[in-house]
Amino acid sequence: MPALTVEQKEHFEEYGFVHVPDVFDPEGTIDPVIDEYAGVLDSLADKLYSEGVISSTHSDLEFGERVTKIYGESGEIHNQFFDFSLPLNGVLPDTPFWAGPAVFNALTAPGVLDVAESVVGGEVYSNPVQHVRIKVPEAISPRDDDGNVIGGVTPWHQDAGVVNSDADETHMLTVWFPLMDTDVQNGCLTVVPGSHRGELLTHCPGYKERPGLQIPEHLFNVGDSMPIPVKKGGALLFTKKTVHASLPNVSDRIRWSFDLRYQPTGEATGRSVFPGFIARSASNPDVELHDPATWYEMWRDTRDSLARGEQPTFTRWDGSDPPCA
Ligand SMILES: O=C(O)CCC(=O)C(=O)O
Ligand SMILES: [Fe+2]
Repeated sequence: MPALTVEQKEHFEEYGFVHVPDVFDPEGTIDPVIDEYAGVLDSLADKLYSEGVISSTHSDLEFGERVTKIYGESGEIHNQFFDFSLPLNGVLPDTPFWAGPAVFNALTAPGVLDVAESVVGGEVYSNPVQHVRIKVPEAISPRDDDGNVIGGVTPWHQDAGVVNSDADETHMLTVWFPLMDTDVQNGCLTVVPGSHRGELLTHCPGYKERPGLQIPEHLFNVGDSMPIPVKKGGALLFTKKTVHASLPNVSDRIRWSFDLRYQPTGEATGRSVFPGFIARSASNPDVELHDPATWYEMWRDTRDSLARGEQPTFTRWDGSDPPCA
């Protein structure tokens, strides 16, 4: 049953985004993800401790405080340990990733698939461009040599700009949701209403010495942007052309979110070497993937084959476009 109300669908079409407060069951879907990641953090802590990188596994601390402590003490952001996607380059046989059952259950939860179906139709494909993001407080976060917070703010971009041009005709929907309440203090997303009506804008890598791929602010009306606080259980939906960014985490706690993408089955994902799957099929439910172990194996096999062979490049921007000057 399509889940967006008529008003929500109209808002999405008019403004290029919609905030839906009740997509996920906080206890039934999100808490198991949080519990699963506690185990992932245990493994990371054990590894770093055995390597002598941290002084203690800090197992007495709550998840967010423990991540913050471990990232701070090691001077590094270990987000790849938790992510359910692979890096865009430099994949090695032992590159870590986490594609566990609770994460799979969140990707395929009936509520989110209902929402996805109401935007992309009855044949719903889980696009492999998806991430978990754990952002520690900026005040105490490890920084790079230029003083930038590593894994800090996400600069202005359109999701169409971060995938390859083979997905330019794909009807890709982004579903962003937090594992905890988010607000302007801890770095929720901010979107530019109506920006989805325009074209794909020029993205510039490392523009004005800031890390990451970003749209220069002179190409859109940054003054129109509005932050969208989302609580645990809610989600922010936007189109692949909606201009968005994250705010910095200036709170004293982590900011923890998932961003997932869905599209009609059969359209290009923009990262064809990564494994997607049929999450829902109105016409033939037998082809839906319901087994988390299979999903894990797809990512493991992808990691192993990328580590053995040539690795594709993912970005279509080289910074030579005039707006990047
Ligand atoms: O969570 C973030 O900081 C960025 C998320 C994002 O860009 C997305 O969901 O497409
Ligand atoms: Fe994005």
